Amino acid sequence: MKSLPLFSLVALGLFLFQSCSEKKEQKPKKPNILFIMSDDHAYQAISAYSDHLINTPNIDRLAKEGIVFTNASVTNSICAPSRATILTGKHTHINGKIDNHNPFDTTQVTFPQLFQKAGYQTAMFGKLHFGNNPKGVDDFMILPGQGHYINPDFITQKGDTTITGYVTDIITDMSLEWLDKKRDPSKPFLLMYLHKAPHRPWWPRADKFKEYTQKTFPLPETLFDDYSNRGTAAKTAEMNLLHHMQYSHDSKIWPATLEAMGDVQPVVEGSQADVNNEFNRGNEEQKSQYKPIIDAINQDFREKWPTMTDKEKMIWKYQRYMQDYLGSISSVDDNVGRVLDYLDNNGLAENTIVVYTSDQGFYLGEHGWFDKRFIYDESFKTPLLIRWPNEIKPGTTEEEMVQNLDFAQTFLEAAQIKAPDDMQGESLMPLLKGQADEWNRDAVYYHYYEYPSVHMVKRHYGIVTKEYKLAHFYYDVDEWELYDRIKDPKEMNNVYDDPDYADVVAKLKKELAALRVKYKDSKELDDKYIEQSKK
Ligand code: SGN
Ligand code: CA
Repeated sequence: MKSLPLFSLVALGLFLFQSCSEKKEQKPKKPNILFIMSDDHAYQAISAYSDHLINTPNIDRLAKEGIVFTNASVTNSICAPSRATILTGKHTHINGKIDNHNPFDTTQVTFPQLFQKAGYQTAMFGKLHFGNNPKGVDDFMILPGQGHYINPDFITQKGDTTITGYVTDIITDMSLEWLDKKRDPSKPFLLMYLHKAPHRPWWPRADKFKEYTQKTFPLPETLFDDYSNRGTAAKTAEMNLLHHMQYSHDSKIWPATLEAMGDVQPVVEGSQADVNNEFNRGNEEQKSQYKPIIDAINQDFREKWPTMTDKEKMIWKYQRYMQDYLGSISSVDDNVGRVLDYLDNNGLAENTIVVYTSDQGFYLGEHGWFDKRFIYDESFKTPLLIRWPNEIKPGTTEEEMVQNLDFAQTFLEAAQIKAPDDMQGESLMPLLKGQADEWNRDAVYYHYYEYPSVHMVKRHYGIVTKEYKLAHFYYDVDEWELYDRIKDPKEMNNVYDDPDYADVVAKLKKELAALRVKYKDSKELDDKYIEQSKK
């Protein structure tokens, strides 16, 4: 073979160098942000935290390739308020979205608006939970309110539409299509990819439903908690599997089965409590996939229920609950995998910060409960995993106390956008970059408001440190609770009145009062929001 003359080699080298550096320049310097949030996804149901219930290999990739936070929490453990806190970077009492019912003041600055202004391309797909016109996003398709699992309706910029299929797959398809076809590759992007699953009434896709109804799951240690060493709030909450989980709506027993068995729990046909409410959204083909599985559940129920003790009923309901809840999560995990693969296959993984979180934690039978709302760990904590290649050391576990309050400032700092001075969180950047000595928070503030309301969890606020949790329940009670998080991690004993803890109580009360001042919460605001809720 004739060798190339020297000058051609030099020219080739120059060409290659130039095209490489051109490619580099084309790549946006600012990182993309892919914010993945599911609804009611307990950290207990992510194998990066614990694999006793389910394997979530795709979500776990973020832990392996990035950081997993074991003490991430929310400031108010309920859906719409959590989302408002994430968007505004402010506590509930400041952004005003105290519960799922009071409106969100849309004149407030939200972090996507700042990204949009700074030249990011922005989009939101899935569950927002309030409003019909999210600000700061170039493109959106959102579920009205809670949304549905089967053939869900969407609010879009072109009007309302119903899409055939399973909600978790559909929200992913929308997000992938946006990444692939609507995105302007010359701009960095912020994509909010927001799942409805695994929110109640926990409907898995038919194939997962079939698979998961064959499984049984280990019982939580505190399933039969009688709340004897707790306050009034735990005793009066209406979220106990035996007493408050609904046979039809939740466990998927046909109203006709309940009636034939002597009105186990009467259900008004077509009401929200009727399993048919979601089932009937299906077309004939979808119904024919679900029906035999539901019939088999009904058969099992009919055979066992009449002779079951309360303890056995509790276990039966727990298993049914876990089958549906975890089956729904399995689809979330598969779909997260689809999106991570897309980033890999399109050269986007390296410059994209991927966040996986939930709007709050959830009880998976711990303390006999489902749902959330309490300052107790399973609902107060939320999963948080972040991957940012070259910035976060793979396989990092972080125990510092971080909150959803911090997300906005973290994303803004990563994107080199100035955060408004009145945001109340702290950027997680030092923790992401392994500079823990620059992080000095030792307590977080919590405040829950939605009472009286579904599940009847009383209003309370409190302070949480790594060692203790002190909460004040108010409105129709005036009770304090203290938990020793080290000695009693399952929070079974309220030691507020234990003389051994008198000094701890005194110290924490002072710190709590200081946090209320720091974050501008007050008795006046508590009273204002009580009055507002009455309207
Ligand atoms: C619905 C659920 C409740 C749940 C709230 C709030 N009932 O009312 O169990 O606590 O939403 O959830 S359901 O029968 O309609 O599913 S949140 O995640 O939106 O805060
Ligand atoms: Ca939620």
